[in-house]
Amino acid sequence: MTSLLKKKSLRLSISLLVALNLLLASAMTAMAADDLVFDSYDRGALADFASSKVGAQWTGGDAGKSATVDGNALKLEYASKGWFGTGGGIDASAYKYLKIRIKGAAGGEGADFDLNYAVGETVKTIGKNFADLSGVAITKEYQDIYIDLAANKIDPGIQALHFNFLDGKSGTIWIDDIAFTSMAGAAAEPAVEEETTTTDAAEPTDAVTEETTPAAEEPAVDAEAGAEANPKTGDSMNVTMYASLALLSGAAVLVFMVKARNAQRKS
Ligand SMILES: [Ca+2]
Repeated sequence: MTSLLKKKSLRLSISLLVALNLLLASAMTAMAADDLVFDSYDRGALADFASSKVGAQWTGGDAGKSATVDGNALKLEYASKGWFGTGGGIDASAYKYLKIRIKGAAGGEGADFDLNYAVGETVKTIGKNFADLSGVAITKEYQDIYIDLAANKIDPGIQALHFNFLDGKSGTIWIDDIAFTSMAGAAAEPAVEEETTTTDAAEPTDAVTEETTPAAEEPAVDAEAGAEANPKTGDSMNVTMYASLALLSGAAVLVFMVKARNAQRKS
């Protein structure tokens, strides 16, 4: 009886550890697919690449009228046949999508320009305007637009982007950031937001109604700040932590398996 119970508990421990290991492995896979930031424009001057850690190393062209940094975004004012190019020595071959966070002054600007790219020094023409690459229209509010690289036959060696504004078109677009990613549509972190909401909901019952308005606004700012800080700082530490945990639990599985075998031999 005792050895039977021991065997059962050992088996349970092993399956728990295996499950934990699988969980850690999948967490690591998800983290390995971190976005490659091509440019965030989080700086004062467009050419000041040294101040922001991004993949892009140069910009060029004549965007019709002007290309500037405006509120940590690239602002392109175009008026017929301008172009803007940006590139750097990146390796985007592991990613599925080009993700562009963009808005326009009027909306619908995606029909005003083609998006071309370069592999090394060779410029490649996709032959579609920006709107047709994703099927999503630019609006007056920022949104992440995902361009499927394989579906649009974009070479994985892509190292530069060219925005070619069409003849007779004029307008203004802002690009908050450009990245390569493998996950379309953000899963984000709803857990953190839910916690914040719960705390908010609990407070107003005691507080006067007038006080609840500022109280409700503050946590929203905190949540945004937290979400922004995450990809920049925490990730490499997390990967190291998860890797160590995975190794430790892997070692524990081995120890338990050896113990289980010994227990079987003895009984
Ligand atoms: Ca930005």
